[in-house]
Amino acid sequence: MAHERTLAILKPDCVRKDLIGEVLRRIQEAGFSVCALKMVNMTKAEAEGFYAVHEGKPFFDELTDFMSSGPCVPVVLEKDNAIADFRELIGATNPEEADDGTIRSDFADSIGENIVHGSDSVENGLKEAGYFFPEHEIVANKA
Ligand code: IDP
Repeated sequence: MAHERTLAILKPDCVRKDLIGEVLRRIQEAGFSVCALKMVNMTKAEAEGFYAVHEGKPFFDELTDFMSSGPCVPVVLEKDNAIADFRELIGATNPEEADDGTIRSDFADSIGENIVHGSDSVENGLKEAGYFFPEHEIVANKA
């Protein structure tokens, strides 16, 4: 199994609900190594840049408004099979469809405010980590 990197973002609803610690605990308990972490306030333009792949979709404005509505916590994670395992841990995009016990099922209010982001491919994991962290800020933690 390949050692992979994924980019998680604890979204503004996660921060507002004081769930940073609980979500990080679940992530670490699932075997992910935290390799970089910080709190940022994304501007609308930064959120649009991060989600550029969704430009033109009906939810793009709502999504980028939400992601720039308050602080969020980007986190670089590493683990064997990190991309798929992280998406399993967080559950489906729509919390109503997410499996019981997943982070989104337990904490998210809606498809728009769904607590956490996770990269959807190895290539995007590397690219998205670079959106928030220069390579020298990503440390080898238990890797
Ligand atoms: P993902 O975050 O599970 O990978 P994507 O399809 O990549 O899901 O969508 C990115 C984000 O856009 C979702 O996490 C969610 O916050 C938001 N989003 C996706 N579809 C909708 C929608 O139909 N309405 C509102 N927000 C949406």
